[in-house]
Amino acid sequence: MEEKNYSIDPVTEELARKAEKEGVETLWDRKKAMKTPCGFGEQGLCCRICAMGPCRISPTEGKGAQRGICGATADVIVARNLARMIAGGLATHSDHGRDIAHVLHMASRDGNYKITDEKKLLNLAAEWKIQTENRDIYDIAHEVAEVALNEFGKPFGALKLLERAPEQRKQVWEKNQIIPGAIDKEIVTIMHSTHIGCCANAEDLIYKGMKGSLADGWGGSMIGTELSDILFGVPVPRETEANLGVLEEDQVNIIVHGHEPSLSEMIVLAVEDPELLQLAKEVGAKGINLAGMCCTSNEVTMRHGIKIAGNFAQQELAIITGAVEAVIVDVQCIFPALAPLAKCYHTKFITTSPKAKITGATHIEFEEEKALASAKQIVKEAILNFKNRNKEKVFIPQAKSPAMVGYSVEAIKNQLDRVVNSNIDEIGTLKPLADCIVSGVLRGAAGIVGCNNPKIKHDYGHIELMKELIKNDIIIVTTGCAAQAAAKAGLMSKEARKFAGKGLERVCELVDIPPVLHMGSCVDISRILLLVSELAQLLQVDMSALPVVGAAPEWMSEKAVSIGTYVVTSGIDTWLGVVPPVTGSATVVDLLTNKAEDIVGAKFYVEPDPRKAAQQMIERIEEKREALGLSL
Ligand code: SF4
Ligand code: MSK
Repeated sequence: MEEKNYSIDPVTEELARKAEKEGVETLWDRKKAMKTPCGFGEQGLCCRICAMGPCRISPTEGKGAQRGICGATADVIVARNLARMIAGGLATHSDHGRDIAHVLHMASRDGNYKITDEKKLLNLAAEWKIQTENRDIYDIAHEVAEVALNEFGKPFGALKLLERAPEQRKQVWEKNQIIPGAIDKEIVTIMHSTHIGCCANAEDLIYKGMKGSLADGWGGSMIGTELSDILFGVPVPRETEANLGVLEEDQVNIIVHGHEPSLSEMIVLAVEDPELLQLAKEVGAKGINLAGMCCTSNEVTMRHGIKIAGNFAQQELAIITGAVEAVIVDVQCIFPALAPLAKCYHTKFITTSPKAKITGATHIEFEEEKALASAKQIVKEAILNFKNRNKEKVFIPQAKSPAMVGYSVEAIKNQLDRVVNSNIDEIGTLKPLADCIVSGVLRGAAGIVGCNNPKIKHDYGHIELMKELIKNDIIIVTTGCAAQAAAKAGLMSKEARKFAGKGLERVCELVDIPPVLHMGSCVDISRILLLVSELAQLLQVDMSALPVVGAAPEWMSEKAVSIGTYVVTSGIDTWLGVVPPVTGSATVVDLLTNKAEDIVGAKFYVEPDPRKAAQQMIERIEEKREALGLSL
């Protein structure tokens, strides 16, 4: 059999071969069938914003069409397309945040959704100047939810959570007039400005994109994370296992896939229901085995240690094991391909969100008002499907890796308290981490996030980059599908400290952490923003001055474009492993990879080779150290 060579993960390779043997296609087959991608689209030079077009601008200056029918230049078309991608990502993360705010608004003592972390709720209420004395905790929660919901549509004022940024950073945003107002307004403004015949200035469009992206990272995403922690608990370190080897031959296997914890939290409760466990036994299974995929997996592993089945590129492979009774999905990053694929096996592919119905799937609407009952109904469907499993088609790879997950900012501080001896002022702070960076024991930190993309060998971009950086004493925080790649590759086990440089290895030993810290799902990149913001405030510098970098080695989604933009706009240099569709405009490329540094103190780098990217990141970190006068 031909060596597939799609992935550095042997489990993925094994299952890709099984797919081939069974004549079912995967994303890699469809990528191959796509042949050469459209050169215009690849460079961002195709515009179909109005019906006079589509217009395609020649990539060669002075040759072929240089303007669209309306007269839009390549610069304008590329910038408009990019701004719309940011608006797409911003809308997606923020709608997630809004849904969680609605769930908080319906939380009650005797309902399905309850307050799990009162302290975090009270802190947020205090931050938002909400009266807390002599009030019922649920009344406070409902008012917090209302204030959060108001952030989406308020007619006046800046987003509240931006206040958490260091003063220097807020001044940068103010100077450039990119402080966002209501979240929905920022999306609408981008859509309006990018309409035919509206904004035709590439630079201004990029500013609008930056402003909008801040409404994602410091707005919708941060609301999503904060309120999820209040409802479902602030993650704490816990053990889990990762990769498709977590599936069990003799149990009902259920995969939760998508993003919002309001569904998956209820599924976690439902699979523990005694009646459903009994039903599983009656259909001949030894139990119910729940595992996660993509960011839903990150949410439930961070809070419950639910096993990680795999990341984005592995979603089809879960079904191809032949051992999965149901894939239950809500929103985002779900391949429509799962519907026809599930029909080749016995798997039930169940959609639950009115926002993401998929032709060919079984749609069972998840009703938040009767959340647990809905979740139980969905789990029951999976159990009843166990009898349809075709044993001859089952192949569960053996490999899985142990991983430590659950490193919220609160949890990181808690771990750091282990090295604080007596100074009460330093307890519960990031001071020990700042000290390690100042002394040079740690050279810096990197946030590595994002998806899988068949343009890059699966997981290779993430893992090579992580290995190089930890070897050079750079601690890593990670989220999303990058985090799952790290978990599968064993970089989140405490033993992984042996791959780290001497300084990082010592810190890992003392603080009892792995060198790569799982900080959650894509919306939880807001945790990384807060971590960097707090470090900057401790050292009394802007975020852009810190020896801290970001990377999305295998990004693919509009959400990733929004994330990359808010990370850069927050002052953190960001490396992309996949070239974004902007190369058709030298002006836009120059803005993003050069001028952005003068505007917001950070810029994008594009480097598909993770080893080269690591070297560039190390150099940049050392430059920042030198500029800060930190030990060399
Ligand atoms: Fe063509 Fe202009 Fe219409 Fe775009 S907006 S399709 S460039 S005419
Ligand atoms: S799930 S956005 S593939 S990280 Fe958040 Fe993974 Fe990227 Fe989706």
